[in-house]
Amino acid sequence: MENLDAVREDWLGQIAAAGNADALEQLRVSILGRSGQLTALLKTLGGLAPDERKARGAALNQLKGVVEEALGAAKQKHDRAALDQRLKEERIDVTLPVRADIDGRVHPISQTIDELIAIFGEMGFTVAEGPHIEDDFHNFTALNIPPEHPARQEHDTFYLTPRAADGSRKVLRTHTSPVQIRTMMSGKPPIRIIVPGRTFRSDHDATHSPMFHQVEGLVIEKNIHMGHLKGCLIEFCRTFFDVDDLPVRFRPSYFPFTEPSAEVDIGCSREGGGLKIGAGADWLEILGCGMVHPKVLANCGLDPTEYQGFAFGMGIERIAMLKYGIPDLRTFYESDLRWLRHYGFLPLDVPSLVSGTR
Ligand code: 2NL
Repeated sequence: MENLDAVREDWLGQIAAAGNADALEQLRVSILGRSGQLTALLKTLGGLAPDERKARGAALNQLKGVVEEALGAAKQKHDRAALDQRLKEERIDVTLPVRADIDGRVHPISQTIDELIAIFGEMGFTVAEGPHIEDDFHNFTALNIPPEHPARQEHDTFYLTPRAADGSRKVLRTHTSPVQIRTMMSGKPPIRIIVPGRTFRSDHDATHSPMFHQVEGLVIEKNIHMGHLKGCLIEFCRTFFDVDDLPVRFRPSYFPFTEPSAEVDIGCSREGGGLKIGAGADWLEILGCGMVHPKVLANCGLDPTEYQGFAFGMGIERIAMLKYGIPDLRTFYESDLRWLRHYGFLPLDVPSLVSGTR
């Protein structure tokens, strides 16, 4: 029978000499694997006399333990060395200046969404998202939009081919409101969310795109009133357009899902052909808003005598065009790199209320 001391010294020597994790793994297989050397030794036990088998078996098991421990320790050593090497090679100097040769840009829509998140985030809003393909209930019915409303017509909305057994059709959401409906139905107030995202309407001309972006906001709590709506939206307009004394006007309006409803205008001047946001004789419509209609709250399982709230919505392309002086809506989706280099933002121009939202 083989002398196990010599075998052990041989194997431990090989383990110590293995140069990397791969060599170590090969060794492990060649010793402990299914057709490994130690496995072969264990198989010889069956041919031994009982007391011989007992002593030899114990010795082989002890050897197995020693080998496993040595393999484990060596593997740890190699893993640690490999990690040290990677940390050394992949070290990033975060104090280096921005590389001048990077000419990727953040699209103005993405930048504007990041600004909205920074501004409303500071006021305690979180971001909610939902599906682009919606059903009639979440896109229309829950929002108190009547069956005869023009938005429901074939002509204005993208309907998908019916798939369900009942013949009902899905729609490409025409606003981001279904996300608010889902939020109200699945959670309890207080709710304070903004919902930026893509929306779809069957409309295509110089000022309308079949796909465009909206941001809507929703606040539902006990004792929320129109004063909260006004304070929140005046603060938003002044921060977004970076004009401290920006005049803001609330004009009565109508939406099926809010009551009362208002449109918000900001002061501007249009002297000499150019548009200037800030004080001036003219007004510019920025967004729509209102107190959430009691029927909408009830449709979402909320008791309108217990909870109130306000909501608002605006087009992201529109406010981006106004803020950044982009004259043509269609250019947003042309993927023209010259346009993006001109109107886009450097990746490190991250909007925040400290660094400024522009
Ligand atoms: C606009 C006006 C608005 C809302 C959107 C809303 C959503 C729910 C309940 C009540 Cl779930 N209201 N959204 C309210 C008022 C105006 O958008 O001009 N958008 C471009």
